[in-house]
Amino acid sequence: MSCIFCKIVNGEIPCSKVYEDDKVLAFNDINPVAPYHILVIPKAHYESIIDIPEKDMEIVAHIHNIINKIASDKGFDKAGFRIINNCGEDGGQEVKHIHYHILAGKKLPLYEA
Ligand code: IU
Repeated sequence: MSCIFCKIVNGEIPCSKVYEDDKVLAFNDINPVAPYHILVIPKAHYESIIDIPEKDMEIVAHIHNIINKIASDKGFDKAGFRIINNCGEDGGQEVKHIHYHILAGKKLPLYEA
């Protein structure tokens, strides 16, 4: 098993943990681009949103619930934040284990399309 995020889930590689339950792990990005840059991932391996079968889609709602919880716990829920999910080659996805970036803690610039 060569997926680096699966290794983080399994504890083979350490991370700076923000939140964990039986289905989801959240940790600080190793290369932050904002004061808060947190990755939220399902523990189960799916390459991207395209690879999550309809029967498993509740994990996405769960991830969004956890994002809300993290935003409240960290105190950036009122100021706002950005959620990014890069999907595939054109989407700029580098790590092939679905992950949601949470960016917060400053006024974020508009992104390019
Ligand atoms: P992307 O959406 O696949 O482009 O983002 C991958 C992110 O994973 C990127 O922001 C990396 O800094 C981050 N990351 C990490 O936090 N820990 C790691 O061991 C690896 C990548 I590899």
